[in-house]
Amino acid sequence: MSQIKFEIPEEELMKSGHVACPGCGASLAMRYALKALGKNTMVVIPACCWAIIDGPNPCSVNGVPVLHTAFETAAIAATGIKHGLIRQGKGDTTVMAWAGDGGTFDIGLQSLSGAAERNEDIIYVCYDNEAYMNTGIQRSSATPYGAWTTTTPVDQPKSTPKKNIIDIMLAHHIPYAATASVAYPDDFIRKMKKAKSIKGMKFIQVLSPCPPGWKSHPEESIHISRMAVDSKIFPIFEVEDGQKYIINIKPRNIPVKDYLQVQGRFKHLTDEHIKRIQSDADHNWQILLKKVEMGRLFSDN
Ligand SMILES: Cc1ncc(C[n+]2csc(CCOP(=O)(O)OP(=O)(O)O)c2C)c(N)n1
Ligand code: SF4
Ligand SMILES: [Mg+2]
Repeated sequence: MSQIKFEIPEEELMKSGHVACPGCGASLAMRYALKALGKNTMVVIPACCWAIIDGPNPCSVNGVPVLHTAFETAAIAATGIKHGLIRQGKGDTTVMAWAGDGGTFDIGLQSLSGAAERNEDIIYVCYDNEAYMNTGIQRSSATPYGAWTTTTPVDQPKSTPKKNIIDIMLAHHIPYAATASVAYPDDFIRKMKKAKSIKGMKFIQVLSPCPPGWKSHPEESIHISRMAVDSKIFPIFEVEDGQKYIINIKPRNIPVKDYLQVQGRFKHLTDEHIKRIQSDADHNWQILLKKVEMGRLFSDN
């Protein structure tokens, strides 16, 4: 039997004692991110589940300085810290903004856009659990088409598709953007290290299962994350300099139905809904392949 070999740094900066739910993808994502970035890092967290997961003030599970900030200000607070550090001669400290999808796709988008347009030297990670989980599972613009949330009940599920945040970030001409998954820690850690080595704005979107919000079993979080990739619902890729697209994980091409049926938030979907989700996933995958091709053409010239 073949063995999967991971190259994950052993040092744990995130300690035990966090207060996330069992099976929380967001808590695992932080653990990997800090392993990649190391001690010389500062983290900025706006209002989101991670503001709680981190522990009650003055405790923090993260072995690096953390600034808790207002919901809409992750990118600008991280920018301010980075400039302050540079003025103090500590510009080698990595500053990471760490926000949920609500704080990124919706309410923090203005400050994120400003920081991206100025090409601020920060890493911005969106742990994407596809809804406002901390306040009781309200839909965000990252919530996928058809999903149940408390504001998109089963008789009126989300009627619009998930916002394409990577495309929005790339429209700012940032040097690096990537998607990642807690099911592929070696890929995620490599991307975080790469982001650390690049100057300017780096944006990483990591899909982070949330068992209470997705109505899934905690022990299945990694399996579900893998199915998101294999069904092409959430492709894993990176984009260098806005045009060189690289697909990092080859999907096994499973039907989207397999991914949807293990999550209670999709239980009400009709065959018509599922057909549309399959067709959207196929279409988006074809577009991604075209972008990879175009990127190759540009870099060959
Ligand atoms: C300006 C403002 N509006 C609303 C809130 C309430 N609030 C706190 S956390 C949160 C949900 C955050 O959602 P997301 O960013 O997706 O992170 P998650 O909770 O899913 O981890 C909301 C609505 C707030 N703190 N500040
Ligand atoms: S509600 Fe979801 S995102 Fe929040 S701590 Fe629990 S599992 Fe994690
Ligand atoms: Mg969220």
